[in-house]
Amino acid sequence: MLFPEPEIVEIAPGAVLLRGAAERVAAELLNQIQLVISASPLRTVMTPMGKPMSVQMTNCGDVGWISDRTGYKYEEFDPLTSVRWPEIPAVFQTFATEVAARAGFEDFAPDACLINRYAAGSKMGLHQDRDEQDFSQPIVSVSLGLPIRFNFGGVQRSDTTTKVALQHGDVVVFGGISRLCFHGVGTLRRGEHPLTGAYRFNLTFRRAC
Ligand code: MD3
Ligand code: FE
Repeated sequence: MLFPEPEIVEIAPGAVLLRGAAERVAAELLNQIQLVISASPLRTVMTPMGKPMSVQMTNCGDVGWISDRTGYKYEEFDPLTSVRWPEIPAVFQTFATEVAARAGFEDFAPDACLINRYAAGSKMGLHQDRDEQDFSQPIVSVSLGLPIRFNFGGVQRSDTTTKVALQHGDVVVFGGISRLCFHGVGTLRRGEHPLTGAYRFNLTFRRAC
């Protein structure tokens, strides 16, 4: 086949991995990530527990996800610049809607995109994403650059986790029951990727409002 469909794997009920689906748009996504970062810089945020997160983040969209001493929330204004977050680039929006549809979610229209940047040693502990209004809308995750181990659990923190290596270009759509499952990633190992250097970027597209 000249243009095969990317490999589609259901890693858990409702969680669909589209292997390599972002490969051909990766360079374009990374260019747009740099433009977003130039307007709303990457920053280290504090957890409500008062510890810095090891992942650096920024956002684009109508609202952006942030964490500080008061909790986790979506904000219309970037607290670092005091102006709105940059708009979601057209290529992000088109891509997110297209991959969500491929996973069975028609008309996904994200209003927030969290950009996480992992350096060697960065990790993200098990958590749920529950700061959004409508859990019937999926979350679309796009992995770019260095690989990482993704841990996917159940609706209880104590549920056993499935481990999946997320590689450059992988897309995961989390809908249905998986939308509220605990998840996290292991520690990024040092490495060098031709497009991202020493980093891994993750985009998560959300319908927050
Ligand atoms: C499952 N990010 O930003 S992506 C996050 O690689 C986050 O940066 C990780 O968890 C990362 O909140 C994991 C996979 C992911 C993202 C959101 C989810 C899995 C999810 C929301 C609900 C269920
Ligand atoms: Fe998450």
